[in-house]
Amino acid sequence: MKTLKQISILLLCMALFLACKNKSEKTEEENTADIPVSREMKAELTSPPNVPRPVGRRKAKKLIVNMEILEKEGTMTDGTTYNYWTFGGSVPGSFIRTRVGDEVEFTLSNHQDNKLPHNIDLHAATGPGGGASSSFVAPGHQKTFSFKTLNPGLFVYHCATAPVGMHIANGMYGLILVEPVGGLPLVDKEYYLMQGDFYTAGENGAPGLQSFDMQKAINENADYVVFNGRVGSLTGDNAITANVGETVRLYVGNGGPNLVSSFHVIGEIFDKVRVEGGSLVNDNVQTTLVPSGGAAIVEFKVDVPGTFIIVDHSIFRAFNKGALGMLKVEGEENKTIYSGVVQEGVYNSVDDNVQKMPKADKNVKVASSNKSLAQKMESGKQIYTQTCVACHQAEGQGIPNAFPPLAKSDYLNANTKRAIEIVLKGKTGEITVNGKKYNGVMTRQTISNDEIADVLTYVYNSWGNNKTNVTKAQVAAAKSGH
Ligand code: HEC
Ligand SMILES: [Cu+2]
Repeated sequence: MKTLKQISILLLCMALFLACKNKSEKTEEENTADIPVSREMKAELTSPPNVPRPVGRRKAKKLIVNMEILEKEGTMTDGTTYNYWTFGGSVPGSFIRTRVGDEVEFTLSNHQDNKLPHNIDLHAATGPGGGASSSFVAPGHQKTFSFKTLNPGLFVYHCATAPVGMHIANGMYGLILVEPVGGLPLVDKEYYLMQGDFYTAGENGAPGLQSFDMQKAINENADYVVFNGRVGSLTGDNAITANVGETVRLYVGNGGPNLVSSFHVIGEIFDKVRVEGGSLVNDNVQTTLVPSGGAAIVEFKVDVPGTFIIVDHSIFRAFNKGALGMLKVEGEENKTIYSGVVQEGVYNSVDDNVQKMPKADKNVKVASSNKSLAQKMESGKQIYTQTCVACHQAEGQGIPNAFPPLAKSDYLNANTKRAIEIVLKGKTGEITVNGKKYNGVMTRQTISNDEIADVLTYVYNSWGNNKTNVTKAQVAAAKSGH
């Protein structure tokens, strides 16, 4: 009799315990849509390798994110530049830090000097296109939309404007972290790094401003595979740092557009990996796979001093294409953990390759208005590579179904005045070029009459076109409507 009573009390207790446990799990996993928001705050945004402050135990809020798109020339490697398209001025774009249940009010602004429309697809957002359909924005405009963060994790965001691959290949990606209720455990050092592959007209290391190469991108034949947008972003003086005994957390993303990353830190073992940026934690990992359009959070305690090389362990990318960074750790040696004899010699050759700091080299523009054909060609080529190449491509070949060719273009060669007007005023609506239909948007190009004459002269005198020499007077006449 007595034992029966005891057993039933025990069973009751167990049932209660299980019920409570179930309930608490449910509030965390299933009802994030119902988490109330109190007040609003402006999100802190950071450029790589920095991350904003942890959310800690703060309540869910309306989080205001203001992101500006900037198309700008930057350094790919020593002597080589590239026209990057960026979220917030950096590649990868600004890091966004939120917590689950936040209502993110996102304003995307497209700088008026930009050439193209863009948008944003946030993998952290639940809704059509991850925000892409609500954020499509032309140069000189801005769009606002909002979403609630339902799932904790580390997510990629990227531009999703056609041709999508090209926008991503030019650097339009970044990370948004959604911390769980109560925040991630605090660590000593946190950094942001993101891999990307780049496709340039010239081979790796070819000097000067390099344009995007669509065919190489389609063939997945990358000239550069880098962390944080360029060769050497995390080496030498740019290395990330920590002290012996500290725990380092890396928010690692991969923008692609094509390649998956075999992410590895030479001489370290990841104590913890939040696999694919989600909630699954794996322990004691040597190399973790970061898919294109995916992420991972890796953590490790640094036990000994030295330079730890961060690589994509698809190793030719590290030593020949740029996917190499450094973590410099200072502090006391620990001879038991590591004797400290071998490593220096092995990696010195690497240091030599990557420590050179890139320099910018700008060509000077010819300003005279009475130029020879050769001078116009030279200046026109420069304007073309700065202004038109993003869409019409290096050899004027265009991009199928998106940007019409200027090479051997029947449309172009048939009518000079019409071509001038297109550059002056922009063009929308269906046109047929060399038998193929295009229905896109060419934005008005903000360049002077002189520059329009030069760039069109260059176009007309290149790639099998009819060699028209376009004059400044013709441009002025078209402008005034004659
Ligand atoms: C934002 C991308 C973009 C940029 C930058 C751009 N264009 Fe275009 N261009 C287009 C699109 C799209 C069309 C087709 C418009 C349509 O379908 O109505 C076009 C059409 C043309 C055409 C007529 C069609 C043809 O193939 O002959 C000419 C000429 C032209 N662009 C010249 C230029 C020149 C010169 C520049 C640089 C000063 C330039 N474009 C910059 C996107 C661009
Ligand atoms: Cu874009």
